[in-house]
Amino acid sequence: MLAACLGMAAAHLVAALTNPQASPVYAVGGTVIDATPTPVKEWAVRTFGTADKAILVGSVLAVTLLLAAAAGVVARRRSGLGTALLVGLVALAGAAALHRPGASASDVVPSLVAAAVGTGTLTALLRTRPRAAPTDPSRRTFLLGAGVVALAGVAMAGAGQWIVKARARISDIVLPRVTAPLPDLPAGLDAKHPGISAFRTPNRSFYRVDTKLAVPLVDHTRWRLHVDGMVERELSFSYDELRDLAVEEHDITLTCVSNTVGGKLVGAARWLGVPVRTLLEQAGPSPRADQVLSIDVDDFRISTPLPALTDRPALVALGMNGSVLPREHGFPARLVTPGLYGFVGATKWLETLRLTTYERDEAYWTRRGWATDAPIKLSSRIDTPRPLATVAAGRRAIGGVAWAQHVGVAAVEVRLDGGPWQSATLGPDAGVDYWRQWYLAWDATPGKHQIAVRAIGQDGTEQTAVRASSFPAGSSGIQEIVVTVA
Ligand SMILES: Nc1nc2c(c(=O)[nH]1)N[C@H]1C(S)=C(S)[C@@H](COP(=O)(O)O)O[C@H]1N2
Ligand SMILES: [Mo]
Repeated sequence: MLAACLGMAAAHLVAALTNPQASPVYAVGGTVIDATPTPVKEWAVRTFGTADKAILVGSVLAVTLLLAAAAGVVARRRSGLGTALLVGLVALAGAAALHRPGASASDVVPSLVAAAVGTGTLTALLRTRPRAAPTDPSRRTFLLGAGVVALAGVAMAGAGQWIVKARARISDIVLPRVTAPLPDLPAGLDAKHPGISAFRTPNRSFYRVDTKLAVPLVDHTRWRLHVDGMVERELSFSYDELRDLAVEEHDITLTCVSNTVGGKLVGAARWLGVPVRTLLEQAGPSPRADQVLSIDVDDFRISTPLPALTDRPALVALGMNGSVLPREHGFPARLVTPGLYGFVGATKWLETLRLTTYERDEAYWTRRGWATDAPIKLSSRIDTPRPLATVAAGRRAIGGVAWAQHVGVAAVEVRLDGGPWQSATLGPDAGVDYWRQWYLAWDATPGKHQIAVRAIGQDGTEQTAVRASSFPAGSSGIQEIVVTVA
């Protein structure tokens, strides 16, 4: 196990300097993500939320250590066979790294390092291993050696993490000034009623959902955005050229299809970028094209119905809430399509917009059974009080957020203890693609209480009470929580 740890740590360090995604743990984890059946993945995101990545990496490490332990037990009797098993284990990681979409031949290097360091350590440890009674002095030598190996492993893995962090820093990029900047957002209800989600979600607390274990470190000076496929003119832009076209800002609420009713996979931000419409007009799409495949730097593909990119202010975004797009959220550029769940319209680390047809091309999630066209369902959430909380009796606010992207929220209603639906007060309006905060004053009396919420869209649609799971087109239902007033 120690030998495997040191090997993986050394590989992690080497990968940090070259391509972090080629670290054996991430290469295997990424392969697991791509191969996991949809129901299992849906369960994982639903159960673990944005901790799903940490849990996957932990599981890969745990399984690796178990297999390494088995190899170690074998190695005690037949060291050659034990070493061979360890090499076999690393070979799996190497194969995984080479088969990741967008991988290059050099991605096998970290695994080669893992093999060399792992087998070398195993041989050395086996040589110093004590054979006699617990009082044998060689035992101390072995324990000391083992300690040194463990420390070296921690140091190398830590150094790898640090290097990736340092490489991920984005400096000296200035966002362009847009021609018609939006006015500052008004103060939200959260200023007066603590517990309600901030009107604008800060970048660092914005939810993150994607299939990457290591965030892509794209060099924006060499990166280009391509528009190709069924177009009259193929286009290609450098980052600076795109900045010159970045003329619009939009307030858009992004939602993940895996968000459960009352869940946290939703965030609201001000995006700055190039209208997709502008790019499409320049390229001249063929009238036969009906979908746009947006392809990221690792060849991950999302598909968006073409009309959704032209009939609303969809953006190739370079900025988020006044800063350069953070790496976690897609630097250098990402797609943002108002009204569609992220998996059909919010491609991060965008590299290509390809005009094509649904008949000809299939995207990552479509192949896994998810909906091809997935408008965000009208929904609302209670932020305060928290479910199952105990709160003090007296006057307080029940509040939260509601969204009906591309339609707009007309009203939010609250039901207390199964009584009639009461109208909540809505917070400021930042357009139909942005969420609305809401609150209702409540005289909380001692005892247990049930609180439910529903939203009504500006087109008259009421949020449905019919429960649906996230797969394949988004969850539905009404959130009802229980709180105790003491
Ligand atoms: N390249 C890439 N883009 C992606 C994804 C992904 O896995 N890879 N996930 C999508 C999904 S499912 C969602 S909900 C949004 C989330 O965007 P965020 O992480 O910035 O909140 O990104 C979308 N864009
Ligand atoms: Mo998502």
